[in-house]
Amino acid sequence: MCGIVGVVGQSEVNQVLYDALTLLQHRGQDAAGIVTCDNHRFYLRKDNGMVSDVFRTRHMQNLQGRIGIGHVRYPTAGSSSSAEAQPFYVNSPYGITLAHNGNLTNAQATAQALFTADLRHINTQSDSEVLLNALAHELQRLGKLIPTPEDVFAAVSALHQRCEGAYAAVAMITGYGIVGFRDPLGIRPLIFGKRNTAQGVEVMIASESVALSALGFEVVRDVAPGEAVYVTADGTIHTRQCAKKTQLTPCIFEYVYLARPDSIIDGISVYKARLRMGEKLADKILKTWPDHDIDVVMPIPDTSRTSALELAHRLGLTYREGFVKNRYIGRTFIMPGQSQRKKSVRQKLNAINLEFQGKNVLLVDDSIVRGTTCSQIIDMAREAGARKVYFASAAPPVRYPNVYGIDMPAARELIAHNRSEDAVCLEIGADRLIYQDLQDLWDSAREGNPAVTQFESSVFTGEYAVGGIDQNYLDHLEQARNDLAKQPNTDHEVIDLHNPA
Ligand code: PIN
Repeated sequence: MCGIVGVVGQSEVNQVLYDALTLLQHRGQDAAGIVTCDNHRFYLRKDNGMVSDVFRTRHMQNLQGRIGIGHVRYPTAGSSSSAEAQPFYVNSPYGITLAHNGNLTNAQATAQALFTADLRHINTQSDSEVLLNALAHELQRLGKLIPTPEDVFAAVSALHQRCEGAYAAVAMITGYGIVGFRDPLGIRPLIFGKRNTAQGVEVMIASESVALSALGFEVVRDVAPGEAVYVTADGTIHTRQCAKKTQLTPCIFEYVYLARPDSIIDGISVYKARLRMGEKLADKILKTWPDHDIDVVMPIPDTSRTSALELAHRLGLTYREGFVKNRYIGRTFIMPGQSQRKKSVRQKLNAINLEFQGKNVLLVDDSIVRGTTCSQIIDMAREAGARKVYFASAAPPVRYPNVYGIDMPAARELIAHNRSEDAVCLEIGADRLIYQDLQDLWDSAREGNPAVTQFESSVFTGEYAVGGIDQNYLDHLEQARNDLAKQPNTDHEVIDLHNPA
């Protein structure tokens, strides 16, 4: 998953883009980039690292202009070097730069066609470069010296015919404007808003509403699935439905874990969805385990706090914070003669023993993916003196890989793949395990906006909403991830929250 932003301003936009990227930092800590444009020239800075590491004063001074886009990257298949940090750039036509969140499921075939039929060279393993070249090719075919909004919409319509999978993207057409667009199912989020300044209206398009609200932009609305929003350099907003068939199917994992709680995605407050997840988990406990002997409910920070709080409230139990998270995990310095060791869960979380001693604790997490973190946390709870350790997951068992831009491990690395809930419980060493039911998860989100009738939930069901996903494709994805894992990466360290051990 990644975070994207585009701004058309009335004065320099470098600072607002930087601030927006820091607000989207949770969507990717691997690489960051900003490109701005002034007088038909663009200025680009991108590198591996967190936003605060990538941009120094000298870089910011160089990012001139009143229009620009930015990106934070979480690595998905095929990305790890700084050459694959975004935004990507293509020279012709106009000079187009693009930032993408998602994953194209037909990237290989599209790249091949771009090369053989359209004579376009793709220089990286990134599907985002494919997306950019598909857009560029469709604009080039129109052969206009200055692209009109109609031309931009025609190009996005043609792109929908070629590209499959999940894509929320912002692209800057040097000198002319910024276009934001979302795939026909709207799997990944995209929202736009505006703010009034003394000089005129400024427009922002971003992955999450938190970037808009925290920076004084008023939300206009979510970009609809299949829709494109083109903002010309003067701040005029043009919108058009560019896909023939659309069906809003937002990714349910945004509500479970990916998005910030203070964002509202497709009309659903992420925070309230998480509260409802806690409520429904509590109801499940009351129904399936009425004579439970839980003494205290504890979240595993940070994401699960919201659900755990509501769960405890609904059960009439005490809520306690038994684990403290180190927010300042530092880099690992590899000295000569030493080999790199991954940070352990214990370096990130520390138990407050007195909260555990002699108690039956219910630990709550947003999800169980590999199961490695939670089994270590259960051990820690026992060492801290807990009598019984129960575990609740605000999401159902994650059993299948994600192909739409979330960095999830291969099926065989998922603890619930081919395992019953009881077998997972045994494996993680809990005294009892309570998973959210899928219908309850859907309802938790849907109750926020009943107009959303379905969610992309393939990690739970194995039913992939788009892209004709078969075993071949999954094998190919797994291979790409293995190759990625093998690549030496000397210029930065990725702290992988999904696999910290
Ligand atoms: C971590 C959120 N969350 C914790 C991510 C761990 C799965 N893991 C998914 C649980 S935070 S594991 O709140 O953002 O800090 O099942 O793979 O061990």
